[in-house]
Amino acid sequence: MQRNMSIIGVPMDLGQSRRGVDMGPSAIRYAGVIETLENLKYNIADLGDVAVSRPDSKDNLQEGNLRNLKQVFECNQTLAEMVDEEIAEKRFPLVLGGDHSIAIGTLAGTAKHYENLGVIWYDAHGDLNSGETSPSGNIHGMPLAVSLGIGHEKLTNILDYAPKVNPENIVIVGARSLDPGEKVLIREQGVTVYSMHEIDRLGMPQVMEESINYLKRRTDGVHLSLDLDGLDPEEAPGVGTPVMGGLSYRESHLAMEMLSESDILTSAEFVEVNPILDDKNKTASMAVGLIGSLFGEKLK
Ligand code: HAR
Ligand code: MN
Ligand code: MN
Ligand code: MN
Repeated sequence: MQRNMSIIGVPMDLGQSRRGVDMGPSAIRYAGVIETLENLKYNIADLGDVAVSRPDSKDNLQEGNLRNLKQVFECNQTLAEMVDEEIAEKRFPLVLGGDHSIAIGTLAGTAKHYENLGVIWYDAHGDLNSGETSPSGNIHGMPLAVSLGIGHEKLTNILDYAPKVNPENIVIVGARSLDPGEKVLIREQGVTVYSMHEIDRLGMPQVMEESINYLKRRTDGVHLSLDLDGLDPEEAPGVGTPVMGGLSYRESHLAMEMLSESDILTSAEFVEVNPILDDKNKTASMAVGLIGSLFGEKLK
């Protein structure tokens, strides 16, 4: 793993409808992310937060069912440029959200550096909607589709190339809320999904072992996009779209430790922490706990 790391906060809450997730980067910093990584001997550059502009009106549904398209696009464009530059300078990008729409920028900045980028999408949701299939118009339900080149051209074409990712290089872990259009896409495009059903049947150790081996064989870099709502909301309540029956903190720790051991990761992001809905910054602290394991914290 690269020892030089850049932290980029993205206080974005316009990709969904509940306010508060814009405070995610502060909450994760407050929970000690920098100290944790410095104790693990990483060389940290905290680049601060990407600017997010405010929408003109409260209800800004526009251009094909995409809420706040303009602001989400502009922020992701800037984020993509920053991530691109950090990777070019051989620094590992760790992006802190913010709602999951920011994965559009992270992946745009990342994927151009690899022939075949792999993605682990740790999430209760598939985030594979487009303006046509989205039940909500919320762009945080669309970033994975955008990275496949499906969706509004303004978003799919950030940094002037598309698609960013090959569907066969994507592994979704923890899914339990998929919309009809997302299921069609998964089937048609050959995305690998370990839903809660498979995780319960096989156990997290086998799921991660299979995912890691699969991605190792076919990719030259792997991005982890971890949505805290992948965890069970009883344990991680500080998220905007909780779905019951999720992954435990313990399972998630194991997943991070196995990823750490595999040494396949080349970029990562942690998203959807909403401190307003949280219980004493518990969810942000879990994010920091998971980041610690992901970057090599050992119990012995
Ligand atoms: N699938 C629903 C939609 O598109 C809900 C998406 C909720 N998304 C996130 N990201 N929190 O995973 O609106
Ligand atoms: Mn998500
Ligand atoms: Mn590429
Ligand atoms: Mn989610």
